[in-house]
Amino acid sequence: MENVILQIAPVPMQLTQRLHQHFTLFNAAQLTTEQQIELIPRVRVLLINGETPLDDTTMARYPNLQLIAVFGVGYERVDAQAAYKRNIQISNTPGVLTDDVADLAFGLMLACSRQIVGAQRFIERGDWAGQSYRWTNKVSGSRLGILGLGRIGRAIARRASAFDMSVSYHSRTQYADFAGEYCATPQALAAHCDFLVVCAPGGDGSRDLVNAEVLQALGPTGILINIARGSVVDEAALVNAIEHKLIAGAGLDVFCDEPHVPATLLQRDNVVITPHMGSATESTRRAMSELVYENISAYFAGKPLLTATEKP
Ligand code: 8YV
Repeated sequence: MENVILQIAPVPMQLTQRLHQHFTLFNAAQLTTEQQIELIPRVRVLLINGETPLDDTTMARYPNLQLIAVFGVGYERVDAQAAYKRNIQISNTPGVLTDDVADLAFGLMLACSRQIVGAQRFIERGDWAGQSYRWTNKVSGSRLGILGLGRIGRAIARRASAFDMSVSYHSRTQYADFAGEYCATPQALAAHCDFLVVCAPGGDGSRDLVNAEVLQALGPTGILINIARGSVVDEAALVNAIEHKLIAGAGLDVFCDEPHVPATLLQRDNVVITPHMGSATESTRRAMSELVYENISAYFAGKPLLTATEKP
């Protein structure tokens, strides 16, 4: 069989160029409906990104589909159970983006707590002449709460030690090898920290894990950071918490309905927002591209995938 890949979501050009050199790659966005239908039996690999939904019905359309290659670590919108039943493997890009996402989490913590963006606006408005910017809040020595202790959560905890922060966490599993204090619920964790950093994977299992009660527990001096998925936070509850000052602020890289951001979260000195760019540095996007390429190559060579996802 031919080595045919169908790309159905945007991925970096370096990756598609490399794939073109070695395999037969089609971009669904550039094909007519007739061309797509003709291609169906030839497709062995679907190339998608972390935001692409892929359900059983779509998988069923491709009789020779054997690999779903995800450009990203999160793949919660892929029906992994259905893929497993159909003997379709899934590869993703864990590890290579951990540092960047952890760095951005810290950037948001600092930017939010020290109001770096608001302070820049203050200068740009010309307000500096004659007055100082309001006092902000200290990060070093404060209490960090990590919701979801995977690779990224642990990388954030490592950075926290350089800031003399105490670390506690809530995760589905309690880890004996992790020094931070375990909290039995997200609410208990929120009550116990100054910064609640959301690192849990997306999907139905974590939907609205940070709800109105958790935000209330975080309280008027607490800051919420989300670098995971918008779905993990009840966005309406967050908007309400910001509007009514139930929490001190938020640093958000992800949202429920990207690229839509609720208007209430805009133009506030205590809310710092970025456009889902946790892993978007030159070197990491190159490393992610390389890993996707290596996984697809391994599959076509009949070798084990480098980073196959776990059995659902
Ligand atoms: C990307 C991500 O935004 O890895 C993830 O889970 O969210 C990101 O790295 C995405 O997959 C690229 O479209």
